[in-house]
Amino acid sequence: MATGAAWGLIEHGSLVTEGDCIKWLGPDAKLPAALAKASAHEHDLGGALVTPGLVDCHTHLVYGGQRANEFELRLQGASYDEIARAGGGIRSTVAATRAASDGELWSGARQRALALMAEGVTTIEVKSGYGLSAEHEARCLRIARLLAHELPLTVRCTSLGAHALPPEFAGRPDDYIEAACAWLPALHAQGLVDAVDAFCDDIGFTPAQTRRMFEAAKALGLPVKLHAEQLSNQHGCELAAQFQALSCDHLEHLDDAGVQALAAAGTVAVLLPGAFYFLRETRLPPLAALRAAGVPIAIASDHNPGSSPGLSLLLMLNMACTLFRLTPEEALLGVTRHAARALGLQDRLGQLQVGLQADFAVYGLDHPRELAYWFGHNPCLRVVRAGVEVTP
Ligand code: DI6
Ligand code: FE
Repeated sequence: MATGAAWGLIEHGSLVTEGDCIKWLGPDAKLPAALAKASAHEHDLGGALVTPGLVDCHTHLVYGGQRANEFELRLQGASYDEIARAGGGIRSTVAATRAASDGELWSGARQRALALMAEGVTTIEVKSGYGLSAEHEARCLRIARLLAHELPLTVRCTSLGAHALPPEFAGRPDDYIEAACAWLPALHAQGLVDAVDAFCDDIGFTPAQTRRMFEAAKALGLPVKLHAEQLSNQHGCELAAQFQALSCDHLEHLDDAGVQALAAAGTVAVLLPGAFYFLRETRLPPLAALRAAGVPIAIASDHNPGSSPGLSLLLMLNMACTLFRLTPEEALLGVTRHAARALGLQDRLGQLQVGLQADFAVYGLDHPRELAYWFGHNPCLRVVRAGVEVTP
């Protein structure tokens, strides 16, 4: 995924790591003899496919409970908005998250991270947003941080205090935003926040409220991201672009002005086919306009208990192609180079290139297009993270 040429594929390749970095890669026939001799451990992968470690740049992994009951209600005709407005939706997971013990939250998050890792994921983003109080947001972010300490995984933690209105602030969204802005410095001081996100939608927060969260992030020097134009067009992307957002995510209702704003700001468009599929949406994100404007496109699982309960990033590649019409190459870029950029990690991760972190996955496949082709099957054979084999 490192060059402009199709896929950047190297046939009959060799890859040399030193410490946690890639020291050399290229065609095996060109491997310098000195490097071949110096290598302490040699692994013959037997012609398997090696890709950069996959990056899932949008997840909500830390939460209590599940919402299969709402899935049934939706199948009987209730809409996602109706359930949310009736106090279910995100708020029912907030109640379950607050009621869960630290151990329950930890073991749920750990199992989900392991499921993603089994397919070759070596980096994930984890959002808070099911605690919605200073205490519970901190608890969820601490559990997200713990994933990086306990598992061979790079984790970026995003504070999503502006996800939904908690019951104690019912009818007072501006007061809630003020409170959420006020607790951000303490979360940041504890080292729990890498970025700030918000849900800007007619069942979420208004652009004016989102702007206040972004101002609070900016005051701390934190980058922002946005759940934008998912269920309605609030022109969130134009706002986010003013703050040089790392990414805007969902985007089914994005219009041309929003596309131009993303392009001008260098913001990544993160498409989430799992939520589109599970909510049985019909309005497609404007792929042709994003392509024409040269906006980098990423793909993520959006794993969460309400709109995307799946734990397969490879299935998202398939769905990005079948539902959104990405090419298989665009889909793989979307979980490697462009996903790393959506997290601000493009200088370290997302490509196989000399000097970058030695994160890679080995698949029993002949060609990378197969990553988007097969589904319901895990072809991952081995995983290396930061130069160390961590095969699950
Ligand atoms: N949009 C989503 O799809 C998730 N959050 C958001 O802002 C859904 C979260 C949930 O339903 O629990
Ligand atoms: Fe999300």
